[in-house]
Amino acid sequence: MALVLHSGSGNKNAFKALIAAEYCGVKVELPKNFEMGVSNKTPEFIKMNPLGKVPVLETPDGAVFESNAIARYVARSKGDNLLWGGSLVEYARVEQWMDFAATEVDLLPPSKMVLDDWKRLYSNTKSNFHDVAVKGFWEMYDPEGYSLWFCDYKYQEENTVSYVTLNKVGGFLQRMDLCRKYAFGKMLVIGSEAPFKVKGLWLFRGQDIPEFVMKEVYDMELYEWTKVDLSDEAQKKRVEAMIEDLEPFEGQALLDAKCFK
Ligand SMILES: N[C@@H](CCC(=O)N[C@@H](CS)C(=O)NCC(=O)O)C(=O)O
Repeated sequence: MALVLHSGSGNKNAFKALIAAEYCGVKVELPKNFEMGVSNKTPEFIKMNPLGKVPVLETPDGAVFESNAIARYVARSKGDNLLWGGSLVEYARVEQWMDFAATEVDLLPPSKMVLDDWKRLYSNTKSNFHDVAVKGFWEMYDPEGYSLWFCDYKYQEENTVSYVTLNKVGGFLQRMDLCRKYAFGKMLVIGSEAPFKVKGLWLFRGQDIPEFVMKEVYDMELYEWTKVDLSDEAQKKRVEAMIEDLEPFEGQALLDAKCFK
């Protein structure tokens, strides 16, 4: 019987197990109709991997997550092959390259979403913004290759002076310059009087906020970051409201909306 590997097709982490399976003659199948961001957030999925991340392999003895562990399981499940090494030093070399790939190389799966196309659509849409740009965004959005994040300033009560608050957000966007090729962002300054709230929406290449951004941009730690769960309609609507500067936003007027593109 085939082992079930929970993942969408085209996921680089799932490929490791699928390639190992191909080499070893092990049957591994992807579920039909897997929908990233939805199928991996169901209660059944969370029982298999509490992080809600793919891939997860269902084995006759229970579920396994972490793609390297899954690839090793698949390779070892046919005892008569040498894919996982035939001697002490060979085991070590297999591990060496797996660890190397995991820690030293930043491999992102190819994506059908071209960030510049989205930025161009955003900039060029002058009217009917919802029907053109927001709709266009969802048509382009690739949940495997990109992720959406809400950010919420941790010290909102300190935003007592409007121009200081605006400058702070402006500085943040300048410091984000180093990730222009990998990100799009909207930062809202909310409220018509102090304290102003600063909240934002970011689109990043990959499933995590790129590590170099976390390291290089000190503003990142001044915000609470929450990954958007698109299976939640309310969060999806909030993404749309932030893209199109919809007012009132959470019951308040907007003092300003800045875009990082
Ligand atoms: N270290 C894990 C990484 C798994 C991972 O980050 N999976 C991404 C897709 S490539 C995911 O499921 N993200 C969904 C989420 O974080 O909600 C592995 O190698 O399996």
